[in-house]
Amino acid sequence: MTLSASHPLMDGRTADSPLIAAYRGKTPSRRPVWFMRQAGRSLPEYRRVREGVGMLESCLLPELASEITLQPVRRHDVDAGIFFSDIVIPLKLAGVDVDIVPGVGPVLGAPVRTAADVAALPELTDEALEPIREAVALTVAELGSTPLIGFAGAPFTLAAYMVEGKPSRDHLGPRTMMHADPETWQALTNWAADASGKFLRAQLEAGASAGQLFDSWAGSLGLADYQAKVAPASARALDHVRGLGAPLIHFGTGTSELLVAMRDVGVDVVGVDYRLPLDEANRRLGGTVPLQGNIDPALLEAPWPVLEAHVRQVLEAGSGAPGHVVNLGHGVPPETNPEVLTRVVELIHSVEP
Ligand code: 1CP
Repeated sequence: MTLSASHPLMDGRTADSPLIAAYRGKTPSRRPVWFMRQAGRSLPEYRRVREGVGMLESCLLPELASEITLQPVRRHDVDAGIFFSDIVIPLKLAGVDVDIVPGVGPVLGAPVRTAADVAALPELTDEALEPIREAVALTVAELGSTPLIGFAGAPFTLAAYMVEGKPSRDHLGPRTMMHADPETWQALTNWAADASGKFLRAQLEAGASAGQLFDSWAGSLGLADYQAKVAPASARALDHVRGLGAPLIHFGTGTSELLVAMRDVGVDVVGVDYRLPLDEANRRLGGTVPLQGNIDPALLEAPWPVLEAHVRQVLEAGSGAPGHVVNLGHGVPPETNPEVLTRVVELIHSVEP
């Protein structure tokens, strides 16, 4: 299975872009940069178009989702768009009762905790993904030579919301379930893997040039649990998109001890959070893959000379890896001054790739 000849990665639009070059371990024309959560509340133009529209609703209106995706690309001259959506969209499209509550995050009508709960989960159909394909197609038509990154939630992070029914700090529910009821855990993470895999595949086929798997909460696991109880489902999610030829990135937070295991799920690039310097991450990975990261989001609020020194340090630490795409160590905080992000992009682009 491959991408169509008119896909941006295949028809010459994005294959040689700085982002894709770095993801493939080639020398880019400039050091590429994009920011997790670059679309969102830090931008006044985002707050304007979101007025009166619910979060999930805005993800499912193709023209709005496309406009929001494009806003930070126009403003900051970043090297990629990240598709405006959410990791729980595949649940919503499958028919699961889920909403994103302002100030809270994803909340389910009923948590998923028993074998019967899992067996009752509806299947995500190909037709249900039409608004996603439509939004991606509109977006890549506007983006031209700037690649769009598609994404999905990894099964553990999705299951963390499904078992708890809402955001939680320590993810005790899913961590209990994986040992107390391993069969239900496996069925749940397989369901989540297929839902996320189909969601990511729809984005890549419709025009996204790379795909990122977000396992944001994997850092609450020890290595043994990650390898035995989580990695196989993450690999299953990626099985839906392997062979398409689009670079795949794997990111989590608090994952300094899991980087090798996360690479071994079968990805091209590893995302690193702000806790581990990139030269140390590269050492742990044996110099095998390009890295993405890892400006500390906390420093976006620091005086410019402090932030500038930190960004230069990140660029230096990333130079030894087989490729480096600059990003934050986690998402843009909502209170960030967008002008600071624009200045960070200018700084990164002014330095030798
Ligand atoms: O109304 C709003 O603006 C709500 C805030 C918001 C936004 C802007 C949510 C709710 N989701 C999103 C969009 C979103 N979600 C993107 C957009 C693209 C971009 O980066 O610009 C992406 C990639 C996601 C993915 C996502 N959703 C993750 C993984 C990335 C990460 O930040 O770790 C996770 C964990 C979620 C769940 C989620 N959705 C929303 C919130 C507030 C949360 C986290 C809740 C929690 O703390 O558990």
